[in-house]
Amino acid sequence: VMNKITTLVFVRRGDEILLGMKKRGFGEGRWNGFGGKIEPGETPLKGAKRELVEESGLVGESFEEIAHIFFDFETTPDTTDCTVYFCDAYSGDPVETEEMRPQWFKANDLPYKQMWTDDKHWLPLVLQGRKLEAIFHFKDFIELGEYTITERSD
Ligand code: 8OG
Repeated sequence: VMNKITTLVFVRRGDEILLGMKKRGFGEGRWNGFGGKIEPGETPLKGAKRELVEESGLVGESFEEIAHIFFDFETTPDTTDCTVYFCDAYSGDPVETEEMRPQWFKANDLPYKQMWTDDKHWLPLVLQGRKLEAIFHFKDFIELGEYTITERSD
């Protein structure tokens, strides 16, 4: 069983959130934050910062860890371990890359129907300022099975 260590960053600007339409690979056709697998020797924070630049063109200057989520799929033995951050300070302007097409959305009107099916269960909570630990079990890449969301006290 392999543990895939990944990161996910939601950049905030006032009441808006930057999402990217994933143009290829895992999660293609869905809006998501920016992130991916960390590289050998990299901390999640460093990986998050690198992926944000690579996929959106933004240089993140402050990252706040808001959730730690495990995703697993009945169809594979692997588990994805994902550390999620808000980034509220950055420089640069979003640019379209080969991987992602960025767009700002109102935080209270995110396109949940075109996002991973678990996101509507936890993203509204972190947007309310809660910090979470969660596990989502997927039956396949679309249908969500059981899940647990716990609020972190720190
Ligand atoms: O490197 P790769 O593109 O495979 O990384 C996968 C990215 O997708 C990584 O940022 C973590 C993220 N991701 C999942 N599952 C889910 C999910 O269910 N919801 C959201 N919002 N992101 C996910 O791997």
